[in-house]
Amino acid sequence: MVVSRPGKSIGNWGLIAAGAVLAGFAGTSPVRAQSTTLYTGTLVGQNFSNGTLTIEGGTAIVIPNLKPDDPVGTTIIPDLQIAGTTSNPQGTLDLSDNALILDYSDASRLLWLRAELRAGFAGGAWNGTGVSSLAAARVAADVTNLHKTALGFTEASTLGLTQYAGQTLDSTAVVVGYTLGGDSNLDGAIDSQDFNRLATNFGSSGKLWNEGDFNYDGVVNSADFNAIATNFGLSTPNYTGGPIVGAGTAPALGAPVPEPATAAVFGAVTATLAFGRRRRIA
Ligand SMILES: [Ca+2]
Ligand SMILES: [Ca+2]
Ligand SMILES: [Ca+2]
Repeated sequence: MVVSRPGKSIGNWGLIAAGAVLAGFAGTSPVRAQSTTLYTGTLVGQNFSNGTLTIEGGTAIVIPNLKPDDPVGTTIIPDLQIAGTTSNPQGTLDLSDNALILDYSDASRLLWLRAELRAGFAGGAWNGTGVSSLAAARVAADVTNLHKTALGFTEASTLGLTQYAGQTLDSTAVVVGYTLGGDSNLDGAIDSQDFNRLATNFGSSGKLWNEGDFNYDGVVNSADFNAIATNFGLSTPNYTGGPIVGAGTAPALGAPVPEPATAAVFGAVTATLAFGRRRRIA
């Protein structure tokens, strides 16, 4: 599937203009052998489980589900490519509050993915190019909410994950999940297990999210400690169901109040769903 290149076929979706917004990938049986390439504009999908996703430019946005890592929003693909360098990506995959699984078969792209996440993280604002999250950006911009969220990532086998966000994982898969900052083991809870991982690696470099590096710089230091400290005791007990609960006044993870950016996405999706139906070839 090629999108946002005028005059090019995009398979069952017919032709769309450059920069158009396309809602799709809502089917229940994605065909892994296919692929998606975005050249420019904004592509909105319920997920992008359609073979290798290549972003030459523009932004591919997964629709926010307002539930962390809702299975319906999980993108599982064999590979992800984003043009540009890791320090200056030329395209963006915005996962919102959804999971990404790179179900690779040869070489893991874990470190490449970390670099793309670091670019998307943008020092905490979560509005960079690369791999970003408008849900995390919304929380980051909310000065009244100290409980920042993030996209955690890990080699599935490192954490012994065999299931995540509705998908069964093999031994060669990289998982990205939307969770609270400091959730080193991607179980939704910020507790002593996370703290111990950080403590073990404190002062070290060359470390990963699952080792206590929560700002993607490889170093485990006070910045990472603070990510745990501010969220300690919070949890997301039901990853398919609900907001964070915790003692006191813990706010919801990604409070379900669409701000303009999110609302615009929803509006665009609504407007183009009809477009997609008209143009789809049976
Ligand atoms: Ca695999
Ligand atoms: Ca945890
Ligand atoms: Ca760090």
